[in-house]
This record gives sequence, C-alpha cells and structure tokens, in this order.
Amino acid sequence: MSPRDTGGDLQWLVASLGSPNLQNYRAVDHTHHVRRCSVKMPRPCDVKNYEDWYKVGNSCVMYFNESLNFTDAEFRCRNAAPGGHLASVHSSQANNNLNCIVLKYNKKSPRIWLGGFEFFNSGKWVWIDDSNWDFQAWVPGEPNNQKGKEDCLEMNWKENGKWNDDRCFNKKNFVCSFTN
Ligand SMILES: [Ca+2]
Ligand SMILES: [Ca+2]
Repeated sequence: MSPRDTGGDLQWLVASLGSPNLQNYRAVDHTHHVRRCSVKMPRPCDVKNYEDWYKVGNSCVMYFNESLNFTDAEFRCRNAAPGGHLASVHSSQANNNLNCIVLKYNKKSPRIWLGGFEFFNSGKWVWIDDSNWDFQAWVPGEPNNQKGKEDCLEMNWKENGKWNDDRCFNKKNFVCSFTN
C-alpha cells in the first residue's frame, strides 16, 4: 500500500465516524471506487459448484492466492473451471468489482495478473480468453514495455485498480474467470 492509500483509509475512517453521509468521504477520497466495495460486493456466481465465485459482468470470477508466473497462472485457471482463463475486463464497473474482490482477499498485496498480453511485439493487446479488447484502465504512462520485456497485464501496481505491463515471468497472485 502506498502512503496515499493509507491516507485514504484515514480520511475514510474520519469521515465515516463524523458523518453517516457516505457522499462526504467519496468527495475527498481518491480511492473512492474501492470504498464502494464495503457497501456492495459483487453478487455470487450463479453456476452450480461455483457459488463461492463472484458474478462480474457476464463472467464468474475468483481470486487465487497463489504466486505464479503469467503462464502458470493461466493454466491454473484452465484447471479451476470449465472455460477458465485469467480474467478479462470489459467495463469500468467490472474493473471496480474485480478490484473489490482482490482487496477483500488480499488488501496488503493486491498486485495480480489479469489475462491481457501484448500479441508478440505488435503493440496490440489481447485477452487470453479470446474476448474483445474493448476496455482498458492503464496507469498513466503505461504500457511502457520497459526494456522491451513487459508483455503481460497486471492490476494494482502503483495505482489502485489501474493496469501496468510487467514481465510475464514475475510471480503474482491472479484472478480467474469463466463465462458460461
Ligand atoms: Ca511488450
Ligand atoms: Ca510497465
């Protein structure tokens, strides 16, 4: 967590103690989209045997507290559920919901793999579940392809809920999803 995030927590605490009006803290809290998690988590997945997963957009998603490189994480997702892949994201709301799940399970270390990667050296990004690349939420200045070696998509480096390209062999926790 960055110092700014800690400040956000304190602002939230002070604001919520001082006033029952939730709008007050939203106005001053730079991480407001995260604060809404405590108000409303995504609803449970409606697929039998996956009720402990969450419904985000059209997909069911789950956080995995296992530190793996991008490829191993993708295959872990394929084994975790039929049609499973590292998660794709298609809207701001889905991005927020997904981040809520991450923070619920691991607020201290929220950097995760998502299922996006640069298609060879094309500068084009694709989702490994083959869905359309129709939404993105990069940290300003990213993807920067540092030293020409960053091809895989992570969330929660530097800015809460925002994306960065990182080296695929780095190990991170991750989020899987499937669409039934
Ligand atoms: Ca790259
Ligand atoms: Ca980068």
